[in-house]
Amino acid sequence: MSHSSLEQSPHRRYNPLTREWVLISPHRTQRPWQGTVEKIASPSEARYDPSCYLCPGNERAGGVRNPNYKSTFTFENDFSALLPTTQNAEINEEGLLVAQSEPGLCRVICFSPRHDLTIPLMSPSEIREVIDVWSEQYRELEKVPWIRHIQIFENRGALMGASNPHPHCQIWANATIPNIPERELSSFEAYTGREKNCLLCDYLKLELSKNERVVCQNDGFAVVVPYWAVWPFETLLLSKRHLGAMHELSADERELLADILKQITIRYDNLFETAFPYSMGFHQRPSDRQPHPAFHFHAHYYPPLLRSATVRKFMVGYELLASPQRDITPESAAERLSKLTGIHYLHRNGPT
Ligand code: H2U
Ligand code: ZN
Repeated sequence: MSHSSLEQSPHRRYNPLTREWVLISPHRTQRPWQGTVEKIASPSEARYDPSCYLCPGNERAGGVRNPNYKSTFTFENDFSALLPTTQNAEINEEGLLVAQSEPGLCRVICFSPRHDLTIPLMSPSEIREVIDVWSEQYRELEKVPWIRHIQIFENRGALMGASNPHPHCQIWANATIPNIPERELSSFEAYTGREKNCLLCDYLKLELSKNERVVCQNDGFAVVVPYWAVWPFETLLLSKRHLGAMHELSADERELLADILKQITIRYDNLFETAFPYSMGFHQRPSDRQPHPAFHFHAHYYPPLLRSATVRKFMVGYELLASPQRDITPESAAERLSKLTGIHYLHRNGPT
């Protein structure tokens, strides 16, 4: 079947990273919506919030007081999901009741002392400072002998479970490689074994030559709505150079990463003129002291909003039981995102 005849009819697409299929139903975008209507919190206007547990000088839930930090601030999560002191233990009853202890470390990184700044509103040099902290954290955590995977992720907006609007992200570092990075790693390795090339280098080349799903790019990075996207405005951020982890980026590439992070998040905010909610995270090669040459550094953005700031996608029914599904095509999502201006809607009359 040709691409054009596929566009209007139900079809499934293959995700080569997870080796799973997604169902695309483009004809369903016209259906009426009488379901939940979301209320998205407007961006905070206060530079400092006395009740925020992440603002400089304030007390956190555990009673510790934050320093008067001036740029970024990293601390051990007071409610860590993983603990470094977890003792080794294993259960295996007939291969059916199987469990293993899982030691780990959880940290929180505040991006800025300002309560009201988020990545799209920060300056490139402020974002660059965050990138340097992400790299340093990876370097520091990969020296811990039992750590094999480091996940940096950001939940933005209450809709995605963020507990606080103060700009921040989390790091969870643990002793085993979790499900999704493990799946991706084996896909990278299988592809390189077969094609003698990198899966995402080849994919990026294809996307840049077709230019149907590219949202934005610079000399170091490109953001595409992947061919197999599940979430309405899901994107994949790819480094143009083949590398496995953020600390391998040159100084120039770090500037370019700051630029592309700003570009994509400005477009997200401009889409519905709101503080666009998403979960995003970087996939870096496992930190298990193996080289993993097939792994390609990238980031995923998973935003839940569908057709407006008030209608979101839910993963229910068929998606929980059978396969993920989407209505608007990745091509139309990419077209809408790429046509948006690169100036944040709150900065139209000049930065605040
Ligand atoms: P989220 O907004 O993505 O939930 O991240 C905030 C994290 O901050 C969350 O994991 C931690 C929570 O455990 N936290 C502290 O470590 N100290 C506090 O005083 C409150 C929240
Ligand atoms: Zn704050």
